Amino acid sequence: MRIACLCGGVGAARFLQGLVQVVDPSSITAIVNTGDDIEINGLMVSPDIDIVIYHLAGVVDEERGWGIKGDTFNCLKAMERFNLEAWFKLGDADLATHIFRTHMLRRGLRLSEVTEMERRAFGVAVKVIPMTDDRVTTMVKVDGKWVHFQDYMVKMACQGVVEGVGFAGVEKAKPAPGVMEALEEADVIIIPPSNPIVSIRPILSIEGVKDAVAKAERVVAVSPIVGGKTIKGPADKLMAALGFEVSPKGVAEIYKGLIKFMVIDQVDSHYAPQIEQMNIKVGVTNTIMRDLESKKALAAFALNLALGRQP
Ligand code: FO1
Repeated sequence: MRIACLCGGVGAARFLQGLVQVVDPSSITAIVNTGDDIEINGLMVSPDIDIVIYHLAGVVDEERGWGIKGDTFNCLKAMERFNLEAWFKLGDADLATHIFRTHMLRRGLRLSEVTEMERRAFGVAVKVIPMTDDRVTTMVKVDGKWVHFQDYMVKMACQGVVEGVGFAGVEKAKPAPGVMEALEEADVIIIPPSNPIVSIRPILSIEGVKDAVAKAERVVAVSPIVGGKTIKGPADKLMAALGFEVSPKGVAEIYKGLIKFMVIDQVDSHYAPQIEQMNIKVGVTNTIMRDLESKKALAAFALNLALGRQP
């Protein structure tokens, strides 16, 4: 069985930690959002790719959900002396990844090639592919001004009134090698509990991706909204700002026509009939991923729902 996952950062990475417990990791392809990528102090940072690889390698700082466990920030502190950008917290060990990526990209390698080298270096068996090798940048319009997604999320701590979200460069971006094949050959496509606006929409906006997902038989999404809010990140704020109901029903509206199955949390079970009216079969379970057992149970539940097996 082959599985393709459309991935953002922490929610997707935690889900993948469970999925590798229930299927052969080498049968999974993670197609990862790169709209959050940022060039900072001359370094190319791909947060969602690193978050996915660090989680699967077991080196992530689980509490933060990003960066490397036990990392120190001596270089960042020293950067302040030179008035370099220190608001985006790159740890000392994490920096090695960004130096490697930047070095390889400057040598002319594509992001997908560098990502393949990174996942091998970390001993990760899941295939990890960026959504595109082209530069796509998620921008957020806050109080009348367009800013980089990381500025909005980290520097501005999601403050201000959001008036729009856009993906600069997406019109010209081509899927990275392996993306279309993974989607077309997948027995199941999974959209883990990632931010539908800034993590999944950029992937779906790459040429050909949305059509390939819409054509697939077994596409299952896990709602990242539980009890009217997100577990992590600004999905709830952004959904509300763009006029979507902050509920699994709002998530289903974003994915309407693309998904055939949806997993929602038991606290939201009352939304099931409305979602089923959109031709989406709903499965209700606990979606909070506290430990490996709950990650594994959620991954197995989503997979069984899509395969028509009794959960
Ligand atoms: N998130 C933060 O909230 N603050 C940070 O300083 C920060 C640094 C950072 C460094 C490397 C990396 O790979 C991720 C980092 N993140 C940080 C997470 C990141 O901003 C977002 O969580 C993702 O872009 C959304 O998935």
